[in-house]
Amino acid sequence: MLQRGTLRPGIVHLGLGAFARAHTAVITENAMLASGDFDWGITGVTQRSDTVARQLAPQDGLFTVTERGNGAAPLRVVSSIVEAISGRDNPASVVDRIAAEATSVLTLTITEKGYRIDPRTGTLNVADDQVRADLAGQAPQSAIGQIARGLQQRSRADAGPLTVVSCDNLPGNGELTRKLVHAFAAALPPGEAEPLLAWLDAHVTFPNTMVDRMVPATTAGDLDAVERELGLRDEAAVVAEPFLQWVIEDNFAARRPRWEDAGALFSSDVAAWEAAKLRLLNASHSMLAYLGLAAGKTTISDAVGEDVFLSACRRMMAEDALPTISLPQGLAGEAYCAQVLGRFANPALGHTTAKVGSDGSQKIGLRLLSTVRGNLDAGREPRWAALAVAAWMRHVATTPEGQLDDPLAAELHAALPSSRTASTVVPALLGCRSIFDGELAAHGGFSELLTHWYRTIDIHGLDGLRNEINHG
Ligand code: CS2
Repeated sequence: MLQRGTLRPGIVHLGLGAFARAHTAVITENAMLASGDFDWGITGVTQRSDTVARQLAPQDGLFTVTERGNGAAPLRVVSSIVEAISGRDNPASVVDRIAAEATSVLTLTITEKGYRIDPRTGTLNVADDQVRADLAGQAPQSAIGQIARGLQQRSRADAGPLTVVSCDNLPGNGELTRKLVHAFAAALPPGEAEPLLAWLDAHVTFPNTMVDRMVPATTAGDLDAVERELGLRDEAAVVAEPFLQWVIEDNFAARRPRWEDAGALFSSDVAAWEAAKLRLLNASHSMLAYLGLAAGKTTISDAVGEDVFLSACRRMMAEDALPTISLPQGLAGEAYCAQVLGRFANPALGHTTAKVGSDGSQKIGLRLLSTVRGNLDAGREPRWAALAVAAWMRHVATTPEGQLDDPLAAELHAALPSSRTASTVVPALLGCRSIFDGELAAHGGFSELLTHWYRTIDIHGLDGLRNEINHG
């Protein structure tokens, strides 16, 4: 554990969910311990809900990480978070912390939906209520608004350069964040926009990164188990698999922690790492979630334990995804796929299909439709990726709107026909332009594949799939 008194707050982190605590906070603590450079205490900011800030405050920011699975390390206390703020309730403090001279890195794990991307333009959704209010000058509530307003205050205070490090599962996450922050700045009145844009160009960089660690939502049972082991109640405890990876582009505007001393890999090929992770790991994760949900499987390990689903994942990775990506140096395709499937099978993790299946509208484009397009463009049939998309469609059509954990639940349900069969649901959901572009929606071969798989799952279930997979 770190000597708290020696830490200086050098990092602001937006999005204090379980992933950030089990990944970014852990590597940053390890880097401080290994390098002896203690300037990297983290000011953590919760976004929509203040729960984690409320849990961490009485614990002085301390929390435990429990690893589960082969090679698990003993329970540890993580001490790199020096302050936890509710961004919803104290947006002005967030702006102040970003503008503080001691801060030189801003990291973020706000999930796909936190970026407020307009799917039709790929840039900032300035029609979003929060973004609009942030632009009009309210104390900022959206993450991009907080970053842009924090940087604006920083520029006015002449507090020096800063690096914004996105740690979400998005291709080109740094470049994307740069685009969104610049779009926010450009949408301000000209007298504010021009100086801010010029300052951003000269003082702020946005490296791309690839992050990887499976971190389920903490359950009441996890909290009890930690209490039994620790003798203390830790309301902010997190559980994670032993595996942890971070690949970062070395494009920093100012000082940074020596994350490489804690195992992070600095690479000039982050895009390739990210594409491999999204199209192999995350795509298979989503496939298992939706097939698993259709078959009543609660966890990812139960789903991958079903031989048909395991085969479908293997075939999607090998036949559909791998041909669409060029692997970065240091990553061996087959070994990576086998390792991913082994990680999914970890029975101790308890990663639920419901959690991985949440926010599908935000995920399937990046994880699955990229592979679909890559194959269609090359004249190949994206057979297995289409199975995963069809399983998502069925999940949407069979889950009541109020129970569909997705920011587009209302839009998706409004598109659904009253009679829900393969031939009515598939075209209806293909019509959602927030997810499928016109070209993909009009591709006859793709919609036939979707209809075929939807029908197989809907009518023939596991046996139907088994038949297809064994004989197809
Ligand atoms: C998962 C990811 O919930 C999900 O969508 O696919 O959170 C996954 O566990 C991580 O990306 C693993 O690094």
